[in-house]
Amino acid sequence: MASVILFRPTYDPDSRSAPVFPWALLYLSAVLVERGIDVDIVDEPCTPDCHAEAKRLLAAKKPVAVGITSMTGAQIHYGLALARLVREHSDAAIVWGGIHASLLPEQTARHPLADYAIAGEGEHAFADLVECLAAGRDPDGIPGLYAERNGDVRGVRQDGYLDLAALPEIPYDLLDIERYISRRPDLGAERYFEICTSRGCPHHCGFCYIESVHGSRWRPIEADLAVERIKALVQRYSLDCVSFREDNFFVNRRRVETIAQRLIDEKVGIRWAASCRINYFAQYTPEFVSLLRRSGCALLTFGVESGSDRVLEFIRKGTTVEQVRDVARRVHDGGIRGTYHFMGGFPSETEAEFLDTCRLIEQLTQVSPDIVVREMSIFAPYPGVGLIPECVARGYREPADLESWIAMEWANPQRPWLTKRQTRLISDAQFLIARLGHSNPIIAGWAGWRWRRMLRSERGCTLHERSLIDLARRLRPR
Ligand code: B12
Ligand code: SF4
Repeated sequence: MASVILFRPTYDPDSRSAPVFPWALLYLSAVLVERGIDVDIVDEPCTPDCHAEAKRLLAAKKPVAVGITSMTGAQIHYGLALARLVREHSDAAIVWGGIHASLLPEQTARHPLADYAIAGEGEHAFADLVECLAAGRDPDGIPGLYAERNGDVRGVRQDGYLDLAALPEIPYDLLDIERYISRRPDLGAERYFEICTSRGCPHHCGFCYIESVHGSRWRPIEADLAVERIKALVQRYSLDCVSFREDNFFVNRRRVETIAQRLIDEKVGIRWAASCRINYFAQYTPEFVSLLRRSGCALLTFGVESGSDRVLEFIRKGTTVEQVRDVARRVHDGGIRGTYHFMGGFPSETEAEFLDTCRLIEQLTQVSPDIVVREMSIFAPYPGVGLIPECVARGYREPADLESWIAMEWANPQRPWLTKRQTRLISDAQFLIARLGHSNPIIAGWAGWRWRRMLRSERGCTLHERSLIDLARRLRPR
């Protein structure tokens, strides 16, 4: 029997929260297992001595291929370390897949620590490759597969997308699921886990990967099948809360209505969380919001991004600032917690527009104290996002090889459209937002005072004392 090992490199070695479930590797495994291929998964974020475990498996299983998943950024660094280890200790083919390889398959396949890259949904492409390698057949020509041959990278894009309902059952037993079930006191949950019921999203936000990878095609499983899968997971793992871990759960309101109604009728008795779009929620009736809440909806996450209508239009968000204020109130009145995400540093954004975002954050926190404003991120020019031409027009040059993309997260990625002052302003705002609700009242008080001063000013203000605070933090004994 052919054998493979699938790796998920760590994405944040300092994270103390429970690791997010490695869905990609489980979906790949479903097809591999169905085709009689032996699979091991090594999930670095929850494998204490991951490299030792990898060496042990390489020696014991002698896999024909090792698959590595990665997003753009730091995960590539940890993926390359695993790839190096595979090269040193086995003859297995090294296959890269995931979001980064899907966006840049040629560049990925060109790296000396990659034998193949697979672009797009990898379920069938990877299983086909493994079967070819095990049988000694030439895998070239498999849709989605890229490889370097005599200095040239050859490969063909996959045509079309998978039918999620037709995929074999997920082999959850390949992992210790308990590691991924967590407590979520904010949701009143003791056993929280995730589920995927769709892929893709029909919108075109300029900072998102979606169009490049999913062609803006939304592909759900039907409501009834989704409910059956939720019930099966809840029963099997005694869950009391699930999160819909997908790009856009709410595309089809009717489908959500059926899911919610069935959760109530069949007394499934769970809480649930999902992401929603501001412009969707703006159109929901009080009856629909009530149905959501009665079905267990405890938390909705919204990507607000900006407090400036001009910026929202520039990033093709399809929402307005007025809608955001209205939705925050209605989410709160509907008895659901709202979490709101923001971004700054888009090309063409001015300091005044960024401060409008900070003022919107302030207005939202006044709607209700339980509104959660997630940390603000700085726009980064991830490959394949719609805003790349705007970045290039302002002096940005995309990294030319796999390793250079690691810096997308670690060093400050290149953002030639931002002045030093703007970068500093955004970074200071992040610093304050993270401390506004600090458990130490002195820190929270100071952050609140500074935050209000920033909002009153026209161009922001510099936190001179920040370097002292950073220094004190570094000197504090652990
Ligand atoms: C869960 C998640 C996370 C998790 C970790 C995910 C992980 N891979 O380890 C957490 C919460 C940590 C996370 C963090 C971040 N994330 Co995130 N995240 C996601 C999310 C919502 C779901 C990923 C998922 O499970 N998808 C479902 C699976 C089935 O799809 P898939 O991964 O694409 O897998 C398929 C194919 O890619 C392929 N495939 C995948 N792996 C492999 C491997 C092999 C060998 C093969 C052959 C094929 C293959 O086959 C799979 C099945 O079809 C995605 C959005 C999305 N829907 O994908 C964003 C996404 C991956 N995240 C993104 C970003 C930007 C981030 C952050 C930078 C956000 C931030 N500002 O902090 C951070 C960075 C990490 C860090 N240092 O903390 C971007 C990545 C863009 C990019 N170019 O990489 C995405 C695409 C969101 C977006 N809308 O742009 N994220
Ligand atoms: S950010 Fe969300 S809504 Fe916008 S395109 Fe991406 S997945 Fe869709």
